[in-house]
Amino acid sequence: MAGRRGALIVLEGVDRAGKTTQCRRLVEALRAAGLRADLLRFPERTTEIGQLISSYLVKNKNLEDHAIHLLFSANRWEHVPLMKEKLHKGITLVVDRYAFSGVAFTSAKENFCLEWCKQPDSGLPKPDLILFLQLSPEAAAKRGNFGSERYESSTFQEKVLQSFYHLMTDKTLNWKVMDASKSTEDLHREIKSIAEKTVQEVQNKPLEELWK
Ligand code: DGP
Ligand code: NA
Ligand code: NA
Repeated sequence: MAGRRGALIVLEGVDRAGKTTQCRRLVEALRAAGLRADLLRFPERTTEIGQLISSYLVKNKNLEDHAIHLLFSANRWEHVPLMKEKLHKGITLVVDRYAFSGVAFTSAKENFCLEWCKQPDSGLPKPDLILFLQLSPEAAAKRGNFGSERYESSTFQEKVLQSFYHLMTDKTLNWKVMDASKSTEDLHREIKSIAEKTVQEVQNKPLEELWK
């Protein structure tokens, strides 16, 4: 009998919604519950492609908008063999941003349609659960000023949010909208409970492909 697979769980949301903290807490909690779990983040800045992306984000490098879109996607694709290997070994993956950030950020730019933006990520491992950490622009602003990286402005983030809402209308995906204005602890408890349920539910189901 084939072994049980791990779940692919993605956290998305606009900047400062608390994704990175919640991803870490979730991995710790799953491990504490005796489940195997690993953390991934995109962009993963340590690879050669990731270093190009990083220099683009910190504005040390300018790249054409289509070209950087494809690099973000390539950065996800280069991790697919490792992701599949882990999932099939029974390791649950908690992922800090995925193809949805890819589409939401690029399609927030002028002259990009959603369909073109989705194409390069079509066929990636399909998440079993996408937790969208929802936070109003006003609440996000109270958490401090934007940094100096590219995309860190309120007008751009508002467009990104609208793109995310559009992506969430896709009912073939398991989106769960979470209220990120709650305390870190309350939000963590809710995320943990939904994630544990997902791990149970998908363990005997085949891994599917995204946007296919
Ligand atoms: P983070 O390391 O999570 O703060 O993400 C870095 C920034 O890059 C953040 O503003 C979101 C943006 N981003 C993440 N993934 C993609 C992507 O695939 N495409 C584009 N254009 N932007 C992305
Ligand atoms: Na950021
Ligand atoms: Na983050």
